[in-house]
Amino acid sequence: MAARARGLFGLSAAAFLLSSCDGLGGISPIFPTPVSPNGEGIYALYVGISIPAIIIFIGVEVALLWVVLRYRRSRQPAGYVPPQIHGHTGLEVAWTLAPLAVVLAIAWFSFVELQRDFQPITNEQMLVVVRGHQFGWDYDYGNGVVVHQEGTLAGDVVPFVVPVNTLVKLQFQGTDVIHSWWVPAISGKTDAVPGYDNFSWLKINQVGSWRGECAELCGVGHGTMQIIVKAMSQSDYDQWLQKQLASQKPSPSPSPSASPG
Ligand SMILES: [Cu+2]
Repeated sequence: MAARARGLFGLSAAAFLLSSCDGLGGISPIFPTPVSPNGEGIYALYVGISIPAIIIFIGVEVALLWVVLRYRRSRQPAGYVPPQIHGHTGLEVAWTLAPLAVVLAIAWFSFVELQRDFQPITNEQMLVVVRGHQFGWDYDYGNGVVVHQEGTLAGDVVPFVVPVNTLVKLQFQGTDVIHSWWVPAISGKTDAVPGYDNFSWLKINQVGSWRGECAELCGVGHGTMQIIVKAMSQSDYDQWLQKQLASQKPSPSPSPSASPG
């Protein structure tokens, strides 16, 4: 019986996994393996909150079930009144302070993580300005190279290329409405707001590609705003950059971006 249940569970888990893979433009609902220190920090925070939460949840439910079953009315003598603890000072203080401590701990660790991930850093090795527009992303490397990651559902978008093991500062801007840049394996959602710059960063520890999406409903093409971040070895990146520099004519003024309307 147990083996059968396990088999069924395995089957449904496999079906879920398979159905989540290779969805056109979608990102996996399964937690990705983080590849940047901020992604790792967010994942550690998530696990650090979830495990105590699950333990507390199971503890409360088991205690509740035990009381309900152990002290059910049919097992008590007729007219039984349980001990009354209403107004018990010790208990009142305990169940006020204990949840407060839990909530403050969650707030503290979350705040520390937010500061680490979204304060503008000053020790970056590279700066890329990320501009969200309806509907796509532009990555301005500051040297004349701009990667246009136009939204599409027809297949993969043009990747945003970075060198591996390099601390890249990301400066987010919105050119029309608010968008939100989100690649779960790399960083938390960062809003790209018109007229107000937000900051994040990444430092990818391996060669590969990672998916993301716009995480702010920004118009009819919102669902097309896929993101692919591709980390290359330094030598591959240098080659890629040379190719981009050769193919993209350096323009003295910012190139006209796609009109929002
Ligand atoms: Cu968007």
